[in-house]
Amino acid sequence: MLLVPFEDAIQLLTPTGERIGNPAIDPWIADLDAAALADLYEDMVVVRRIDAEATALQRQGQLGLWPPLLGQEAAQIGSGRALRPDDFVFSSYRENAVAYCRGVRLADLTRVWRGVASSGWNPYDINMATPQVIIGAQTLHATGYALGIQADGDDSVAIAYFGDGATSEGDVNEALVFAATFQAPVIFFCQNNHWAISEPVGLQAHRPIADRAPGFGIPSLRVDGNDVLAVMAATRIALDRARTGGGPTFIEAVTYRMGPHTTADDPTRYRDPVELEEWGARDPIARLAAYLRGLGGFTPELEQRVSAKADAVAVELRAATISMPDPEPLSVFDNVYAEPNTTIEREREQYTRYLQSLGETDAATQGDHR
Ligand SMILES: Cc1ncc(C[n+]2csc(CCOP(=O)(O)OP(=O)(O)O)c2C)c(N)n1
Ligand SMILES: [Mg+2]
Repeated sequence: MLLVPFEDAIQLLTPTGERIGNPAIDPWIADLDAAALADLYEDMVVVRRIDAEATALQRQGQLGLWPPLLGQEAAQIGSGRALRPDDFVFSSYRENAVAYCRGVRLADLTRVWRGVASSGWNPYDINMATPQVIIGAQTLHATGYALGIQADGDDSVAIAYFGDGATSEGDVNEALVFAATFQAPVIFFCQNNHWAISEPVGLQAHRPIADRAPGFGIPSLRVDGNDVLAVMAATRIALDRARTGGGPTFIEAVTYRMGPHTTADDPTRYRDPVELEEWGARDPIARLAAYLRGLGGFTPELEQRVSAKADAVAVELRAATISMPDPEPLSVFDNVYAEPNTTIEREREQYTRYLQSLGETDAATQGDHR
């Protein structure tokens, strides 16, 4: 297995929950008291529960597909909770914990994966674009948005989330060039979860991914992505640079995708279980819990409160998902093109005839969805 070295990543919390002092980084998280740490713990437990529930919903036939984030909770919560409401997120399909930080409604997380809507939410409601499935494309969108922020003279920041595999895409490299050229207020947040479906990161990156950014003129930080404190500190550093005219920053959060790429994938066919064991020992939630315990802040009340909240959120997610009404079959042709299109019209007519042949005339064809 080709694996890039992990040791040089910034770490503030060891896997067993010991705090490592770092004079350059510590001031960035000095405000986090026991209550704030407990909130981060709660967030990570809740998003893990959302992820587990959505995965179960897919296994039960209630969702067509789900891309799990198991193992990446610290990378997403640490960065997501560092953002201001007026910052703008451009993500891939896996950043459901970031969406949670932005205040997404639970049903908005699953409706696309259930196949009942073309889009999950209005991006301007939570200042987060809907998930981008075209690998890496969102880095260009974020950079363009950041140029707009710059033109407005605003101090908000655009942040693009993408994976290790995405760094091989032309889009990402073009976005880095543009961001550096115009010193755009954008953060490139790469979650190196070690896999791009079945391709190990070492195949695409023979050196740490963070090392590439300086070649584009963009400073980079490589952090332990399973250490919520290190991730939050790095994101705050990058946000501060961007807000004060310092331009783009690249963050590589070194983490691990503990589950399959999506529920349609079987990782046992391509990865060594030893790797899973190693990364299981670096679990982001267990290490924050251990640290909190050392501080005397991990009480039975906290554990109970968080577990009850996670259960309630899961119940709400499930109820909202399974009660979503099926769309009219013919609405699949809506919103494909802004203008009338002859191919789409022909397909709509063919499908109408097909539905009629099944005897579904009334429900299927009523109304004009154009
Ligand atoms: C442009 C493009 N090429 C290929 C794909 C198919 N594809 C979907 S996910 C994926 C791997 C992405 O890996 P990575 O960037 O590491 O993100 P991760 O899934 O690990 O979060 C690929 C190749 C795609 N969606 N878009
Ligand atoms: Mg990956």
